[in-house]
Amino acid sequence: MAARKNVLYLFDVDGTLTPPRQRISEQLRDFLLQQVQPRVRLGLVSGSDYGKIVEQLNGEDVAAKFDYVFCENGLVHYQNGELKSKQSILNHLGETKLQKLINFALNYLSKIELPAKRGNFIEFRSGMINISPVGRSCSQAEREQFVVYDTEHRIRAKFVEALQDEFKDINLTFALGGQISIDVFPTGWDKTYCLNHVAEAKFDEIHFFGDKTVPGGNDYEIFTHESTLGHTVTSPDDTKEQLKKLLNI
Ligand code: M1P
Repeated sequence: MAARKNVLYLFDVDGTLTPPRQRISEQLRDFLLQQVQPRVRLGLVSGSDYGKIVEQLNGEDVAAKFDYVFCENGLVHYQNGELKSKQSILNHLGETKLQKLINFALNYLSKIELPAKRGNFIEFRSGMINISPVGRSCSQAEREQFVVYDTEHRIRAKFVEALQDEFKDINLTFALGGQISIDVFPTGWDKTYCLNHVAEAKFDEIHFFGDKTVPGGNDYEIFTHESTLGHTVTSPDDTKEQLKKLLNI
């Protein structure tokens, strides 16, 4: 096989390498590590935190095999299994603004009724806050039930409108990253943030693969960024098919 190219293939996780919030298949994992990685460098970028990404990859040892793992849009950044940098939304916003946000969200959530409400409504991460109306500790069945209810009643979309209105003076982005939650982070801390960490490597090409690449989707900014070649995928199987064509495997 020819020498590895100075090219980075960067993948979203949910809907691109795995079904939403589920685990990667052994077949796709082996394909990436055995067939793709000898040809190009591999990176992941997700809104999720490190714990969730590791769970979805089936272990820290698998995560460590990727050249780059960008958690929370790259606000937490691992390279070859080693933690390299971490941004803090707390330092950025300060306690007062952060509490204003959390209190507003808790108050808003206390006034809506849903088919189910569970626990872990506000997850405090290093570089972002994740707010979930149904609660992150819901079961898979409750998650799916929320998705249907949310599509019909626009629970998250209306919540985002209320947040945008309340916090119009603070430079925050409220993004519908996944199925049951809203990611809140300072504007600019979207997935393009991770590109700062690869600038030094001077890759000849950076390919990005994601499923939420239309405006409003959390892959849109990196998909359309001038430094990337964007690929829209529809499922993990589609990702594999596109990789086979691109790399002639
Ligand atoms: O797909 C990325 C998103 O995954 C989760 O979303 P949800 O649980 O709502 O499906 C969250 O970790 C979210 O932060 C992340 O953007």
